Amino acid sequence: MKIVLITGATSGFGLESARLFAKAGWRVIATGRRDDRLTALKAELLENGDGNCRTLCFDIRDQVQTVQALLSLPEEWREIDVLINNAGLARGRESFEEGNYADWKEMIDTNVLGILHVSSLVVQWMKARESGTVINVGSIAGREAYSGGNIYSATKFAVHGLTQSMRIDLAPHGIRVAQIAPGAADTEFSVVRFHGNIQKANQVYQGFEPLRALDVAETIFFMATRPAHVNIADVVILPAAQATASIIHRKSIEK
Ligand code: NDP
Ligand code: 8X3
Repeated sequence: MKIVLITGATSGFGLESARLFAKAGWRVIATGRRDDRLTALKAELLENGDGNCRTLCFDIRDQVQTVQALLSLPEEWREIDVLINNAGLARGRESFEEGNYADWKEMIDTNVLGILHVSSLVVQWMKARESGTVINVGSIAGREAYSGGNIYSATKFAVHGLTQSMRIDLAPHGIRVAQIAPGAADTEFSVVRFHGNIQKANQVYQGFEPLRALDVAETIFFMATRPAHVNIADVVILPAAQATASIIHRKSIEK
């Protein structure tokens, strides 16, 4: 039975991916900070009969915590076939000079350092087996800048560059490295971005049909399950109404 490790599996893309992989008979390692949600996910998969799941509760920004959590996996769970570097977030959408240091640091530590903290160890395990797939979750914000995207965009441009570089370094070791770069998707992303302001978050998705978490999870699953000689290296997935990072066709809202 294959093993997938999904970071940020308590919500959004990560949660739907965990459900999908489990349903397909994979063993799932689900990670995140909200332990109650991890426990609920484990119970849900067990109840559905898709139950081979382990959970690891840690903050991906903390290297020591991350390594300790990963090393707590028993040997047989370290044979990870697919790593999905999904945990991430945006904070704020102000103009660059109005942003604040705490938000900048949280985004950089989570979206960039977090990937490094997890991947550096998991890739060692993959390298020992000369096999594995790493899928990094980037963003359309990592391809094009948009107003107020600034630091979030910078972290996702970093994910884009890192993905390409990891692919060069790891291909000789039989490890596929790929990226999925979604556009606007209705998850908890905007609620987190606007520090819990639901009204502001809802405005992001008004007047068009955004991606659902399942749309992205299905694409990740497809990428992960190609034959070993195929690497779907880079996927941009947008809602049909979205043309670029900042152009979304919205229907006028009827009064
Ligand atoms: P959600 O907010 O729904 O999920 C984010 C996940 O990341 C949660 O499970 C959260 O878990 C985890 N996470 C955040 N910070 C940390 C941390 N410090 N340590 C551990 N886990 C953390 O958002 P999405 O599902 O939308 O986002 C998933 C990824 O997709 C992110 O990288 C995001 O940037 C990217 N993305 C999102 C888009 C969108 O429009 N929604 C579009 C393009 C890319 P917990 O809080 O329990 O720790
Ligand atoms: C999330 C999509 O356009 O809000 O990465 O930055 S966007």
